[in-house]
Amino acid sequence: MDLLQRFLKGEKPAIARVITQIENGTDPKLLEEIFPHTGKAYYIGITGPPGAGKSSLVNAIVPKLLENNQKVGIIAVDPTSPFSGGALLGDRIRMNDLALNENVFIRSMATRGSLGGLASKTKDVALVLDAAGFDYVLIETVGVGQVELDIAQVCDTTVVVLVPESGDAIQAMKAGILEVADILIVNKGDRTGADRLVLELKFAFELREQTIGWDVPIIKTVAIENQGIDELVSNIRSQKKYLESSGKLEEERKNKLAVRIHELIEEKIKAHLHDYVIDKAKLEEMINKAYNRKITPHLISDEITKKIF
Ligand SMILES: Nc1nc2c(ncn2[C@@H]2O[C@H](COP(=O)(O)OP(=O)(O)OP(=O)(O)O)[C@@H](O)[C@H]2O)c(=O)[nH]1
Ligand SMILES: [Mg+2]
Repeated sequence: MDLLQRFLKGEKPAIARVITQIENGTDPKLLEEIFPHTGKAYYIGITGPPGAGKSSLVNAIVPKLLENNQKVGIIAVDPTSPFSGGALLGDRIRMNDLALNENVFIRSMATRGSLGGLASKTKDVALVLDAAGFDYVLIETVGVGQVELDIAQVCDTTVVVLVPESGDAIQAMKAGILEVADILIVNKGDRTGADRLVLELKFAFELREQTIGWDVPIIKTVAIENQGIDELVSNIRSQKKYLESSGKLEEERKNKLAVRIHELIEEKIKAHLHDYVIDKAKLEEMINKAYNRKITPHLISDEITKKIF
């Protein structure tokens, strides 16, 4: 049996190999072959600052998602780490029991090259898990920055995890991550300040609710004691049902495809610019001219873009 057949049967080693090939871009045809098998999984993003308890939450919700013979694929993304593959598993993800379950597959991903590239690769790996037949694809990302925003863009439900007493809420608001939250979690609810943070967030969201059409639930959890987990899972489920029955899932996924296409075009233009268009000697000459105030940077960029298009 060839790789693709074993992959489509859901064999873990075949899934791992396909992911590696997609990550490395060794076989450009591969994505085209698997793409017709995608579109069935429900994508859930779990994002928030380092140590907020994202992995602990994943650990707690996955057994519930697995009920009724469902399969769950997990991607752990760490923009701060240069390591990838199995290196992070023991450490960063506290999911060793989960990894042994035959209906669970875990992959971690880390920075290789540019940050923009990481988010983009993550989206393709999510497609791989989707094609492999996982009913849910969970993407855990560390941080409240651009990578998280980019990844949230492909998720059907984005769960943002905050913790009390760290100023994370303000950071998160500044970074715009609260804007993409479909569900907000205040984890470490056993710590002081949790109730206060819940109230603050409720107040912040009340001001915004009118514009987005539904209430963003704000749920207090204690991940390590399984508190609040039922409420989190039932909110994910009801959001999924709502999106599916209202036709919004289709609408949003089409919007997401449009954004993805745009993003890939940008990536290609950037790569093209690097590889072919800019003649280094010529550019240096132009920079000198600009330095001597003979030509504006604007005009230089005009000339270069005219050449590309
Ligand atoms: N007190 C308390 N500790 C918690 C809770 N949830 C998680 N922790 C602890 O917080 C630490 C970090 O938990 P993780 O689940 O690894 O957090 P994370 O957000 O996945 O961390 P990174 O992936 O490294 O960013 C661990 O020591 C957990 O045991 C909670 O609800 N209450
Ligand atoms: Mg983690």
